[in-house]
Order: sequence, then C-alpha cells, then structure tokens
Amino acid sequence: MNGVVRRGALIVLEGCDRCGKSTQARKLVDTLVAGGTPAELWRFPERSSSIGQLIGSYLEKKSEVEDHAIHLLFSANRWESVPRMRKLLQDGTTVVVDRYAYSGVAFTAAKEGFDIEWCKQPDRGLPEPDLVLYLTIGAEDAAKRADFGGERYEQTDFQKRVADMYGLLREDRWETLDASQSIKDLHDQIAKLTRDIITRVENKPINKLWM
Ligand code: 2DT
Ligand code: MG
Repeated sequence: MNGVVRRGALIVLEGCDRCGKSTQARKLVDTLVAGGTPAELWRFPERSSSIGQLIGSYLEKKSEVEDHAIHLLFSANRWESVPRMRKLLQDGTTVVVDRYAYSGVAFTAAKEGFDIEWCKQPDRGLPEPDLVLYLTIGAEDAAKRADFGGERYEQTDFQKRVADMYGLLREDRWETLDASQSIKDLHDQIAKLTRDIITRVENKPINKLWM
C-alpha cells in the first residue's frame, strides 16, 4: 500500500493577449479531469476578492491607480491565494493557471521607468510553477484574430513591449509554443507536456519562485 499523497503540478500559461491562453487552459483542465487527474482552472488576476475588485476596476478603466501601487496589488492578489493553492497542490490536485507572476512582471516592466528586478521582488517566494507554457503568435496572426476589447493594456504597441519583456523572463521550465497552429494540435502538445511534468514532480517539494 502506498499511503503517500502525490502532489499535483502547478502549470502556468503565459503570453500576450489573444494568443489563446484561456481556451487552452480550459481544454487542458477538461482533458486532465476526463482522464481521472484531479485538476482545477485558475486565473490571475482573480477579480472576485477585495483586491481583485480594485484590479478589475483599474483594468476596466473605471479607476486610476499609480503604476507601482497596481503592480503591488497584482502581486498581493496572488499572495492572498497561496494558502489555497498550496493546499490543493499538496492534496494532489494539479492547478492550471491562466497568467501568473510573469504577467505581473512583463506588463509592469513594459511601462516607462520600471526595472525588471524591482518588478520581480514582490512575487519572490510564490509557489514555483513546474511548467510554464509560453504561447507566442506573430503580429500578423494576432491581427487576424478578433479585435481587442476596451481594457487597459489592449493595444498593439504595448503588447509588443510586453512580448519583449517576456523574452527576458524565460527560464528552463518554459516551453515556448507556436499558438498559430490549430487549437487541437496546440492542445495535444500541451496535454502531453503536462502529463509528463505531473509524473516527474509528484514526489518533489514545491519550490519557491525566484529564490
Ligand atoms: P486577462 O485579460 O487575462 O484577464 O488579464 N496583468 C495580469 C498585469 O498587468 N499584472 C498581473 O500580475 C496580471 C496577472 C495582463 C488582464 C490584464 O492584466 C494584466 C492583462
Ligand atoms: Mg484581457
């Protein structure tokens, strides 16, 4: 008998707007659950908490928040979820997250006058993802997809700078995937990478990000 609980994996999807992260995150969780692997879909910002509501109002341009202050609120919005995230992972549930600290850093560092190291600091020590799936899409393909909505940051120039910042954040655990392929092909690739990671980390401790 094996009484040891195998932990779940922390899987993060990152990339610019309209690259298909949310679609892929949802499909991944559906596939895992259908195959008998406990999995939950998360996204950041998590707009339902008090901090999340401040962020939501900022993104919808209903309020203005100073750039450093909003950066710290995005980070606080992740930290407030950490106890629940750790518990789920330790109990064996794989958590698939649509955006994480990398979005936090890439979006703020894309603004004037921000230093990457300053941007990373508040998220240091968060649960470290076991796999980061970075979805890329060329400017031409992006232009063919549906129009941006009216939220803050949804402008082509800004998104290009965000992509440059993501480029500075790449780590060993990143897999860069071409998001211009079909939804199904991309999903199959993501599902395989995820299954491999789940078995590889099930007996490993949860590390701390950027420490
Ligand atoms: P969605 O369109 O995915 O809801 O994202 N953002 C996100 C930040 O600026 N900092 C962060 O820490 C996170 C998680 C990216 C809403 C926007 O919020 C940006 C797009
Ligand atoms: Mg958006």
